[in-house]
Amino acid sequence: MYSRIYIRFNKCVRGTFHISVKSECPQQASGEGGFPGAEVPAKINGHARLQRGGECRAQGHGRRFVLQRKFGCVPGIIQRMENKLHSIGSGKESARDALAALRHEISVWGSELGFDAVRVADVDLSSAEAGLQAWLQAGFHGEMDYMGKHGTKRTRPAELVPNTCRVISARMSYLPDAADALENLRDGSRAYVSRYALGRDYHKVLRARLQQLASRIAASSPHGYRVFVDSAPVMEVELAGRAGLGWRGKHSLLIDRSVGSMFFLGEIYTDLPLAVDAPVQEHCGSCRACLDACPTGAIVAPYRVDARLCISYLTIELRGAIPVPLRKMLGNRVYGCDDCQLVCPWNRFARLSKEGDFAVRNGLDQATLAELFHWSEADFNERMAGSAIYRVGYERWLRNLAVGLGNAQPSASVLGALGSRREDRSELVRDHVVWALSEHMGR
Ligand code: B12
Ligand code: SF4
Ligand code: SF4
Repeated sequence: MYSRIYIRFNKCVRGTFHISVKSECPQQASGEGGFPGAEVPAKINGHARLQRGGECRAQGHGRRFVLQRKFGCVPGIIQRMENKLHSIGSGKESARDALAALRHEISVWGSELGFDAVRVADVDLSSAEAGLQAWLQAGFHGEMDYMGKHGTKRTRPAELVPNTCRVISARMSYLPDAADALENLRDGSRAYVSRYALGRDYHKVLRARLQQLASRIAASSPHGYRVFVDSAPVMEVELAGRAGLGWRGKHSLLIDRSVGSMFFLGEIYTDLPLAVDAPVQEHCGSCRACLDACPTGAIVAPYRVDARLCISYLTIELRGAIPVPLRKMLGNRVYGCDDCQLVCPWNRFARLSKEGDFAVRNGLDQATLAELFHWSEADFNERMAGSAIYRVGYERWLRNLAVGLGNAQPSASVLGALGSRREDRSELVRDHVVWALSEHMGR
């Protein structure tokens, strides 16, 4: 049975929109802050909800057949999985019972370690290979050479870590209790730092937790494993989607009905033949708010992001000068970008992170561009230590801030900050300062 509801934006609190849910309301509401309103006919489906609970595919009967079908061309994997089963329990049934109990414990331990959900995927990513290749061939990766460097290791987990037959995929919400995201975006004198980077570097946080989870599993059932967080040729969103941690939104990120998309992903590659979880249904429907809201048009089609246009790439990954035609579109976004997520109706459900490590540091949620631009290199190194922002380095940080200052309303503090770095020792910074000052002259 379906009931049709309409979701519309009307307010933004703590960086995410509040959406009113109205029964049978056909009108599309306009959004605030320049974002278009989105109206998503969301199907509340009792069956879908029931589906989300116990989704483990039964592996008890016809196990070899299921494995053969899944890994038909890789008999070695089947044999290794059978061997592993024998090593876990004396008989097949007891081995399966032990694995089922372990699977349950993995969720409990994951929750104790601060993960919102932990689920299991198989390693068959063959259907993602063509998409990855097409993305690379289109040049969408820009300077991120590492995206094309590892041959098929990215789509074939067992080539990256031999004997891997399952991926334990985990997600952790990061939304911190911070100053309002939209107000910040509207106030051109302030720096907008992506919500995920306001606190401690997530790589460190998730990696340590995943390591603990893997160790707990090993203490119960010895296994060969490796943990990853955005650190190796791993298709994190694909794997998490297959494990049922959410569905892929049209902005290409994973979304979960109950928490939205503001979470990180991490994985444990393991040789334990755990039962795999089922994917969940997608719920984007006819919505295209993220495509329309993207300031640079980087989401060139649903599920396709041209990284070269994405502000996240331009402010974090790109090493050299930010292309002049794109500079105005950056506004005051100096590290990453959240626009496609801020407009997503499902982020109505985004939860504040309970993780102390993701709490805002150094007042980055409301700092002005000018005050950050005055930081010395020593200030940057000291204050950004342990933050993801540290990775871009002082020079690129100043480059980004200069662009923000060029887009700000002219004021004594904005022009003073830019003037103070007219003779900066970095050519990259000088180039962006000159551009910023010329923008103000133009006005
Ligand atoms: C490279 C990368 C980027 C790049 C490129 C983004 C992208 N969409 O590819 C840049 C720097 C732009 C980026 C930005 C961001 N990222 Co990023 N990024 C990654 C990384 C390292 C790899 C992603 C990847 O594999 N891209 C390759 C493309 C091909 O994959 P895909 O987009 O999933 O595309 C699939 C299909 O859509 C299709 N397809 C795509 N394009 C095309 C084109 C054609 C022609 C065809 C036929 C098919 C096709 O094929 C693919 C396979 O099925 C992952 C970590 C990891 N190791 O997985 C994090 C990751 C995806 N990023 C993450 C985050 C948080 C972000 C930002 C929100 C950060 C920010 N606030 O600034 C933004 C969001 C921008 C966006 N809308 O994508 C999180 C996402 C968490 C989640 N909820 O899903 C991840 C998982 C990191 C993590 N560990 O948490 N990111
Ligand atoms: S992160 Fe920003 S620039 Fe990148 S796709 Fe999303 S809205 Fe566009
Ligand atoms: S991901 Fe994009 S299309 Fe899907 S619901 Fe969110 S805003 Fe709409």
